[in-house]
Amino acid sequence: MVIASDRTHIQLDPRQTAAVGGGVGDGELRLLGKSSSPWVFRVRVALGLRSLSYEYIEEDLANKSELLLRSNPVHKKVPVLIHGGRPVCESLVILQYIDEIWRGTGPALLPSDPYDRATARFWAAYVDDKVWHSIQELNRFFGLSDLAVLFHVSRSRTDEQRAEALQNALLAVETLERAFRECSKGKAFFGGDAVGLVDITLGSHPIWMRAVDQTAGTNLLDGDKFPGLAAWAERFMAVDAVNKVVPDAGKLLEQYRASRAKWTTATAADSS
Ligand SMILES: N[C@@H](CCC(=O)N[C@@H](CS)C(=O)NCC(=O)O)C(=O)O
Repeated sequence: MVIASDRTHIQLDPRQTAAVGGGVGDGELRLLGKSSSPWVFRVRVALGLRSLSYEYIEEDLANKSELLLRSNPVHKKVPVLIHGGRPVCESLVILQYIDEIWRGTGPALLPSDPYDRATARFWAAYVDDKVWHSIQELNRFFGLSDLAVLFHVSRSRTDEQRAEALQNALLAVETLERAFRECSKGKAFFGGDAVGLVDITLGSHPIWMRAVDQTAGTNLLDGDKFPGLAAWAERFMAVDAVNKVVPDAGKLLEQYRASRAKWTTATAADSS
C-alpha cells in the first residue's frame, strides 16, 4: 500500500536555479499526488518541462492526509500544487499557473495569440468533458473498472448500448484527429513545435486508451483510422519530461484485465 508520507524530492536542473531565483517563481514547491492518476501526471509533465524542483508527496486516497484536506477543502482531490505555502487545485488550473509563473523558463504551454489561446483552452476542456466521459462509459460498459463489476446495471447493458458507448468514444477520437490537424498546422504537437496545454491535457489518455483497446478489443488508437493522433501519441510519449513520469502501462493493463475477468464471470452468472 502506498502511504501518505511517501515523499520524493525531484531535483532542479541547475540551469533553472538562476531563472526562478529572486522572483515571483520563488518559494518551495510541493505536489500532492497519486502515481496512477492521469490528472497528477499532467502536472508532473509540466513541472518537468520547466525543469522545476519539487517535493512529491504520494497520497493514500483511502486515507487522505490532513495536508490534502486542508489544501483542497472543496474537492479533496489530487493534484494539489503548493507553492510557497499556497495551494493551487485542479490540474488545468495548475498547468496554467505554472505557465504564467515560470514564463520564459521553457516553451510556453499556451500560445501568445489570444485566439489561439482560446482555441487551446477549448480543446483542453473538450478532452476533460467529452473524451474523459466517453472513456469512463467504456470502462463501465466493458467491465474495465471494479465499479462495473459492482454495479449490476453495467453488466445488464445490451450489446446495442455497448456499441453506442464505443461509437461515442470513437466519435470523440475522430474529432480530436481533426483538432490535431487544425491546431498543429502540420507540426509535431497540438502546441506546434513544442508540447503545449492540449498535448499535456490529452497526454494522459493514450496509455488508458491503449489499455482499453488491449482488454476490450476496441480500436481507439487505430493508426490507420487516426494516423495523426497515433503518431502524436508516439511522439508525446517519447518526450523526456513525459516518459520519466508516465504511469506503469503494464500495471494498468493488469488492473483492467482483472476487472474484465471478474465482470465476465459476474455477467455469465447473471444470465444463467
Ligand atoms: N478535475 C480534477 C480531477 C482530479 C481527480 O479526479 N483526482 C482523483 C485522483 S485520479 C482524486 O483525487 N480522487 C479522490 C476522491 O475522489 O476522493 C483535476 O483535473 O485535477
